[in-house]
Amino acid sequence: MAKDPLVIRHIDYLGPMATAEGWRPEVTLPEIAFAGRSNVGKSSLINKLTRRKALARVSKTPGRTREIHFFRVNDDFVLVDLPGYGYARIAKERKAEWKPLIEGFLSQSPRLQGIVQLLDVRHDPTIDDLEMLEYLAEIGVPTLVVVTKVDKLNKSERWKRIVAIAHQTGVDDDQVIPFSAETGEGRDELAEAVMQIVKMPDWRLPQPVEGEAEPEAGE
Ligand SMILES: Nc1nc2c(ncn2[C@@H]2O[C@H](COP(=O)(O)OP(=O)(O)OP(=O)(O)O)[C@@H](O)[C@H]2O)c(=O)[nH]1
Ligand SMILES: [Mg+2]
Repeated sequence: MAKDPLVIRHIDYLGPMATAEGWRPEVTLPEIAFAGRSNVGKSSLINKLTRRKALARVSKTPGRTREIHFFRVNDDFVLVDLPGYGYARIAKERKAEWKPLIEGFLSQSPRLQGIVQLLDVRHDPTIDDLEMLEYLAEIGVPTLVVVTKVDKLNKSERWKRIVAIAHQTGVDDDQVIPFSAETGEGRDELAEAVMQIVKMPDWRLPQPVEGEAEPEAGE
């Protein structure tokens, strides 16, 4: 069997960030943030990825996590658990709360290295999902798209849904990672993709100018 791309030696909880101007842990390592609609399966995915049963709290009551939580993974990166957004039953004022906090964090973190955006395989992306993806594309941060709860569909239904979601979000379908916290499917693929992003050069630095870089294959 292939080597585990993300062997967890230790994880430390660093604390919560509650407002856009509020406390956040000192920045020492690249940060990878996990985003998605409330109830999309974010806590379950984080637990599976880190092989911890209850690192992030899995809830039957959506919209539980309201702060941003930071976890240092080995001495490799900081995993950032963003609050789930857009849960329909939450009052309007509540609904708007996530935006300044999430956007504040995303725009201010000097070591934000990548985002893992979660979408439920069974549902079309919501306006909030699309706004989030648009915002991420605007700032230019490397983004992985993961579709969650794939165990709930059979193989053919699942591929139909992945093609539809890829189309709706403008992402290539082979760039979408199918994931199940139930079966563990996609865990290693996600771990590998996360570690690749952790090791990438800073995306904010000027990228090689055309002509100076090696030509891309087939272009
Ligand atoms: N079948 C199945 N159920 C899942 C999967 N992932 C999560 N769930 C279930 O979906 C519900 C929500 O999961 P959470 O991981 O708490 O979702 P969340 O996105 O963290 O939700 P909030 O923090 O409340 O916004 C729970 O009942 C989970 O057991 C999955 O891959 N397959
Ligand atoms: Mg959660």
